[in-house]
Amino acid sequence: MKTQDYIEREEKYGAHNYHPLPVVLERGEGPYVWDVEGKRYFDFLSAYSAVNQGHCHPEIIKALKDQADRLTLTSRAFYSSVLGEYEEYITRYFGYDKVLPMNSGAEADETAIKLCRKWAYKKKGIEQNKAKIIACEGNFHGRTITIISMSTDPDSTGDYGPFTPGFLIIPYNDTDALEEALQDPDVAGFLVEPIQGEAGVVVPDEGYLRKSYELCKKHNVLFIADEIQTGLCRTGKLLACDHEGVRPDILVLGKALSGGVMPISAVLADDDIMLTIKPGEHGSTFGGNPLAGKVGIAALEVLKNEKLSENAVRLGEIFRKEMKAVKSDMIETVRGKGLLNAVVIRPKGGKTAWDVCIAMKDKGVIAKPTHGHIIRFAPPLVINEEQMAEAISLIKDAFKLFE
Ligand code: IF1
Repeated sequence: MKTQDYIEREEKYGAHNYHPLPVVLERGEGPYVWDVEGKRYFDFLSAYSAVNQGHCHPEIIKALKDQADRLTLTSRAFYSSVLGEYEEYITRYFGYDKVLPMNSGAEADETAIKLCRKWAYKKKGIEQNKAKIIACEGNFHGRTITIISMSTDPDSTGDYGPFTPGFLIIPYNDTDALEEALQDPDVAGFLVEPIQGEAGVVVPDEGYLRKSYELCKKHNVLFIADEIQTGLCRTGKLLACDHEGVRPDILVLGKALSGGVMPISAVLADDDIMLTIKPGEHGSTFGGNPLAGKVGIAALEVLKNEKLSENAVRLGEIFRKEMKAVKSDMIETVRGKGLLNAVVIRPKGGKTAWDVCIAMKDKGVIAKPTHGHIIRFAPPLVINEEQMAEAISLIKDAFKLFE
């Protein structure tokens, strides 16, 4: 079968809820993926930052294999030998009293919303069903009905109503707007991405997270950081909040928490928040399964052992410096932090970001536009300087085709 055959089969049997780049991948290793024709690519999307540790990291795969034929799932109806080990490991790793293990990022954000509301009624004393959570324009926190109830993106919300009430939407990177919204005594939480990924790698002003956190504390409101995409070394620190020394009241993780091996997400908080949820009040069949526990530990070990934050800082600086030097009137802006970067494309002669991505694919680098004109560049954090130099050279060659 050739590439087109695979594409046609997916078109025929699969829902059309994506419009993928026309490349069919069948193998991955480190920063590389190979398509069904045997062609190698640099992966500059990293499955939306889920493979920070590189594709099929041997230590993570080993952890998966060692556990896979021992015990994969017990459900939480029973204890397992692995869950406590994982819970102790991850809570010590991030410095929180407790973790509530889930599977997808959306599930973790939903859990954070439920936890915030539970705290609002049990601890803050907000009247039942009155709790509100502040979110930002341009947010992306997942695809469930409640999460898209906060969304300002018509593609995420169109024809999916009615929506869940209880959300206040304010502009991103605007602490005056936050302070204004915090005047409402029914506000229980502020859910925010430290850098907005889907919106096109929107990096807020220096001090935004710190000021927002302080305003939340001043109004007894929980600061909830969605670090599903920005966390786990992607922006050059273990967490993007670490750039400003902010410790979220509720920390939400996903994606690279498994190194891209399986869905693993987590919500971390201290006891005064986490223990507001009692037995039977929240759960998930696969949440905290033994396989996820062992894979999660291995994935977190790799981040530290391979110093992936430091690598993201160094390689990110090289990327932004090189891309800013590219002489192309299609490049409007280059922005980002660590290895979460984006290039804003100025359409030229009818050519768009999509055409640039097709050209890059032909050169051997795969990435995808977000919101039409922004290309996100997020390679696995294990990429080295030689590989980055080669990838940048291929990206430059692609842009030259439009001159
Ligand atoms: C898609 C976006 C990225 C996320 C943040 C929660 C979730 C995500 C900050 C939910 C997921 C993925 C979902 C995927 C594309 C991708 C994405 F473009 F959608 F927004 F990365 F920017 N919080 N992001 O980025 O996690 O339930 O997917 O595990 O839905 O198209 P999930």
